[in-house]
Amino acid sequence: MKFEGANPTGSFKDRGMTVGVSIARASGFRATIVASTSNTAASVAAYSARAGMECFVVVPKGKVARGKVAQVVLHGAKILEIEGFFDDALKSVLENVEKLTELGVYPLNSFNPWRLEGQKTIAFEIFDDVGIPDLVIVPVGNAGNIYAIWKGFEELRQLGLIDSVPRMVGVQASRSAPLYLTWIKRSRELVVVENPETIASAIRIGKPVNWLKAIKAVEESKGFFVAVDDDEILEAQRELARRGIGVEPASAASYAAYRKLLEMKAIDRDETVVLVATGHALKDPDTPMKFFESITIRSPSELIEVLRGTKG
Ligand code: AN7
Repeated sequence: MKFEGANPTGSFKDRGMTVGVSIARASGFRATIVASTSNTAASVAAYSARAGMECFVVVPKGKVARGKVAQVVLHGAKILEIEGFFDDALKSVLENVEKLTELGVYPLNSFNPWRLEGQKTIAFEIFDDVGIPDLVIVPVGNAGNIYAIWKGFEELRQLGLIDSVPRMVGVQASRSAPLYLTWIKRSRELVVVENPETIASAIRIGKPVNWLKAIKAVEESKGFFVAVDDDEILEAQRELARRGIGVEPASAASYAAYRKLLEMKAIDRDETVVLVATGHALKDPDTPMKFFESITIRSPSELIEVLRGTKG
């Protein structure tokens, strides 16, 4: 597992945001803006605050995880809510790129190439840690990260440091799977999902802006896309957690996919597979809290009764 939850704001987004916000400031912008399912928002809020810049985030109302929103509030960014999905939030930024730029506000969604340049470092670190794995499994939402990681490996190859790049495997949640559907239909146009649903709110995206780049990464590396159901995601999240690795649902999708692919015999046990765990469990406290259970004790002796199994 490549655990990205230990980055400063708890997701892989920091890798691109430190570059993107640095560029924004060096270019003389006064503010930053993103549309986000909220890890990008948490990250841009923190890095903009650090850079002394104003920050705006556009998020789909009621569809983002609480830990991430708490970070945005804490770092002092302005929250703009939109009725609808992430895709509607992104549209509001995409359609206004020029006007925003005129206002001195720098758009930092993943169509911004600097973000992806920063995210390439995931590939460099994987190379440092394990060399070149057979496969890299990545949860896919707006589809920038899978391309960034592939680009990192591809640049190592072009520099003559490695001979081949790993097969890139993109994972989507079954009911939010535009890229998976595009892939299996061998479609040359994106199969848009109008009402994306999934417990993995980070990747609840129906019209990924970087879809062509993701297809390129997967095609050129001889990889593929796979879809996993929400119950498989939850089970994977729980199993990882019981082994001491706490990730948010979107990140557990990579482990869910690994289990599924082993079962389908699409991959072999002795292949080296890196699973990118994109965000920390605390990002989405409400999902694990659905399974909250406790035993009330009223006295010190009851504690012992519980441990002996005579109560509770
Ligand atoms: C935990 O924050 O799109 O395929 O606005 O938060 O590069 O989009 C988050 C995406 C995977 C997918 N895992 O990455 C956002 C946002 C986690 C994420 C993804 C996201 P991309």
